Amino acid sequence: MAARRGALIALEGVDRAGKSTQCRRLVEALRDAGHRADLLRFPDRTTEIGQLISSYLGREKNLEDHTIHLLFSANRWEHVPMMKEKLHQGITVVVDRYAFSGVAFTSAKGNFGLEWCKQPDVGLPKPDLILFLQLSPEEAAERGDFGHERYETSSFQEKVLQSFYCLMEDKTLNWKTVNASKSIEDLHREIKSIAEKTMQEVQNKPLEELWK
Ligand code: ADP
Ligand code: FDM
Ligand code: MG
Repeated sequence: MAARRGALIALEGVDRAGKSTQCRRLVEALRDAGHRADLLRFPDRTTEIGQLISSYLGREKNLEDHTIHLLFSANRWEHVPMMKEKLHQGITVVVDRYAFSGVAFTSAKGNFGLEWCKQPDVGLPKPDLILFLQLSPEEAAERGDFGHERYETSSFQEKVLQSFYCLMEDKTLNWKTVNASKSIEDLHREIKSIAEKTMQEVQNKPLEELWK
């Protein structure tokens, strides 16, 4: 019998929904429960491509809109060999944002169709689960002001949210919406339970390719 694989679990959602908090908590809890699990975040600002992205987000550098979209995608592709290796070794990989943020943010700029935005990410490892952390703009605002990075305005974020809703209509993907207004602890318990169920369900199934 082939060795059991790990699950690929993506967390998506609006700004301040709690993605980074929940990703960290999830990986910690899975490890405490004896599973092997690793965390990745996109963009990964530590690589050469990631540094370019980071200076774009920090407004130190301007890049043409198609160019930055492709760099975000390249930043995912540069991690694919390592992600596949981990998954096949039985390590569950939790990702803080993935291709869905890529499509949602670029398409929110207006002059980009969803299909064009998806193309560079076609064939990436397909998440076994995409947890969408849903929070109203009012509740997000209570968690603090926007920072000073690009995209951090409420009008842009509202467009991003509409693009996420379009992507969530794709029933070939395992989207699960969770109510992100719960306490960190309650949300964590819910997410951990959904993640463990998914890990169990996919362990003997082949890893698939996204949007193929
Ligand atoms: P994201 O990565 O989605 O932008 P973060 O995890 O960075 O969100 O959380 C944004 C802010 O909200 C942080 O100050 C965090 O401590 C706080 N926060 C996260 N989850 C919750 C929650 N469930 N309830 C209240 N505050 C939260
Ligand atoms: N973002 C993130 C994109 O525009 N495209 C992408 O492919 C990804 C992964 O980068 F504004 C945007 C979303 C957000 C910013 O912020 C990253 P965090 O705080 O590092 O998640
Ligand atoms: Mg975050």
